[in-house]
Amino acid sequence: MDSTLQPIYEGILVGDLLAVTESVQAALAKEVEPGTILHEALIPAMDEVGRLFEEGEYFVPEMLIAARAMKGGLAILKPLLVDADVKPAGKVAIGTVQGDLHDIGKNLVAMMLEGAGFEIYDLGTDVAAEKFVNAIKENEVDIVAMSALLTTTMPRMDTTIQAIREAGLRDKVKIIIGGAPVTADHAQKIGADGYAPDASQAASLAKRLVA
Ligand code: B1M
Repeated sequence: MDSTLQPIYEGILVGDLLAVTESVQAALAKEVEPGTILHEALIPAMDEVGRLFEEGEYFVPEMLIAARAMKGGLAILKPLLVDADVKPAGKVAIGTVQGDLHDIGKNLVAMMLEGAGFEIYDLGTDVAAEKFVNAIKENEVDIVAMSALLTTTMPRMDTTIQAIREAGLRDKVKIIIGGAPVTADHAQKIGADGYAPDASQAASLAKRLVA
């Protein structure tokens, strides 16, 4: 790995927020692209944190401080990744499904959608089906975007789509889903309109769906 990106990667692994923010600033000062910092340091570091957790070397506290450091890095990159001048392309209600507290991927998707010109209603994490339904009614959103990181919470995507259908709103919105355990097959099975494996593909999918 590039020596400018290495301290960012290592800072995430040890959950050192200050080291991450300082090394992200230093990389930007050296004109490293924000997208390169995201895809070549921040995201691979979180993948490594996941691997260490799986192997029993890391526990929840280590994951939490790594996530906090990652968020610190993302906060610096956000204004650079989001182009504020783009015209609104549509409205999106986004959230992590009920029972699921993971929000880094969801925040990245929201950021990329914002960058693609969408107005974002971020419902947060642990979002119940009714909250998605209310967001459609109150904000007349064009797209509902759901994220899930746990195999145990994936079925909530299905129950949310059912709740949207029962509220008579299914034909008013496009529904897109994603998150590490989610697949295109799953999207098709539960009647979503699309699946994206990462944040930038979520933005292009959303654009295609409202076109
Ligand atoms: Co959790 N966790 N976690 N965790 N955690 C995972 C997901 C896990 C894979 C770790 C592992 O075992 N290797 C595992 C899930 C296993 C499974 O179900 N298959 C796991 C577990 C088990 C748990 C707990 C149950 C642990 C426990 O308590 N025993 C617990 C559950 C809590 C809950 O949610 N109820 C838990 C808790 C936590 C923390 C709170 C400590 C923390 C989250 C902090 C936070 O988000 N604020 C945490 C973390 C950090 C992780 C890992 C290490 C990193 C997740 C992450 O942020 N990745 C994760 C391991 C891993 O994924 N490698 C793990 C970086 C992020 C950029 O990627 O979110 O995948 P991701 O988003 C991607 C794509 O998936 C996609 O775009 C993004 C990239 O561009 N995407 C979408 C995401 N949403 C999308 C929506 C779209 C389209 C694309 O359309 C709408």
